Amino acid sequence: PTANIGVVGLAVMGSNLARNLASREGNSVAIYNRTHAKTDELVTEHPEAGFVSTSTYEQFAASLHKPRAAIIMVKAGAGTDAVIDALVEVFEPGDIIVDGGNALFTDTIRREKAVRATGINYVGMGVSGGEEGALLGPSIMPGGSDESWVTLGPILRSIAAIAEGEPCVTHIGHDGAGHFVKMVHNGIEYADMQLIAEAYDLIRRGTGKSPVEIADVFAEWNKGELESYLIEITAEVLRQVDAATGRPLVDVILDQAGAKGTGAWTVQTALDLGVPVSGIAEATFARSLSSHPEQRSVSRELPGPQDDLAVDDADAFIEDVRLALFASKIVAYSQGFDEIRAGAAQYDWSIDLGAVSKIWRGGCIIRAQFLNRIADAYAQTPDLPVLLAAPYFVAALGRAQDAWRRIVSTAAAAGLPSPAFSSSLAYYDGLRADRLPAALIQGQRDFFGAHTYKRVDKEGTFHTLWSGDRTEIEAEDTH
Ligand code: NBP
Repeated sequence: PTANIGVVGLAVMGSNLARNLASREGNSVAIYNRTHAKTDELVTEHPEAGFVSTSTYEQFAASLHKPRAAIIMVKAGAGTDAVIDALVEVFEPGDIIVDGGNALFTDTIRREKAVRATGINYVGMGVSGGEEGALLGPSIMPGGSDESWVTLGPILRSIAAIAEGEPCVTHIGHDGAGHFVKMVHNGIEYADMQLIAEAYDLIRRGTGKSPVEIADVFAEWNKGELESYLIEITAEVLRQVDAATGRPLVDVILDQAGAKGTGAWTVQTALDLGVPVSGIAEATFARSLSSHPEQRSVSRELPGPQDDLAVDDADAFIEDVRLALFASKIVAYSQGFDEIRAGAAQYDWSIDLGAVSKIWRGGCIIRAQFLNRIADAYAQTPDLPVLLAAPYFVAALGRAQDAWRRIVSTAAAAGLPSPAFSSSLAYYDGLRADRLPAALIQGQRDFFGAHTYKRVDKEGTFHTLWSGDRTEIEAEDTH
């Protein structure tokens, strides 16, 4: 055996990851693909990689040092299960099977349990950064056992993106922890993208600036506290001119946003965990709304406000939008980290939230300077109940909140949809409220379902005899 790491699945992600691995000192990479022609093709196109080409799973296993380690990069779902079954046949106890695809974390928990029973280690590994990240350095979120991390750690550190001198990979936690964190990463990505889109829309409608002029605004923002990959590529997209029509590309792209499902997973999981990820949910639903042309076409006659948005001072308005974006972004990240905290508690993972924020600083789609502030917050207070309450964010939100409120109310008055801006503000105000109308909800629940309530002034559980004489009785806390 000559290879120290193998890759199964040589579509765009797998072949790029294999090339990345092969380019690092000390690695020798065995490759296998179901359709062997693709393996031959990769070997021919990249002789510099020195790949160990294999055409059967037996050959693949025989070409790897022990403990063997193989990264699966195939279509999530049935393809992954088929490859795992094949590898379990040819691998031995102590070997490591890594799934680098976008698996749902509950599938990873199930697979890890089944594979572990054979003595083989199973690692669900989130990989972010798309094709380019896979080739040049992704952000990597591996789960799985401590034993597998001993072998995988140095290999993954060698191929990960580097942010401020540190490789963007950390052992997230056991079984499905890596894929869980990758899922939430994608959810945050949905929210961040929606917020940027709302900011663009408000500026365009409020100031009449052209996409190219707004590209300049985003490029300027990218020099400050909003600096991030998503802001940077937003400027690039807005600057693009359509060759066929000469119009801004953004004006000829159909306004129906697609989704591959990781945003929906994040929201579904959050609902199960009881975590209010309202910004991520609004972003996911905004894509759904955009993708219902039949509903939108019959709704154009719904009445809106009399007056269009009229902005007197364009520069001041743009600065307000910037602050609203920053504040809403803080909320989205806070909600995402809240989901990771709750997932860790539910599934018994020990996840270092500061380390997660650090490995997102490079390689992945949400990479941003801003993640350093999150790392600082968790370094100061590791068991922070909610990120928003960290001193840095309290101060930042304090600076932004007046502008945020102006933007949300301006958008509502002008009839411009800003679901992520406005729901983030509602979440913020909900968190900071002394009293919430949840008390009334408890009263209603007690009225129709005898669900009982607690009191602010004494211990115990109570029920009002609503259909009787409406006196209060002490109740069993069983509802
Ligand atoms: P695809 O998701 O398009 O999968 C194609 C690969 O799966 C091919 O190698 C194909 O082999 C193999 N495959 C299938 Br389909 N069924 C198989 C089976 N039953 N047995 C063995 N192999 C099978 O590839 P991709 O776009 O490179 O993505 C790979 C994984 O990485 C996915 O889980 C994806 O969600 C994840 N991911 C993608 C990105 C991205 O930006 N694209 C980013 C992060 C993660 P064949 O050649 O024989 O058909």
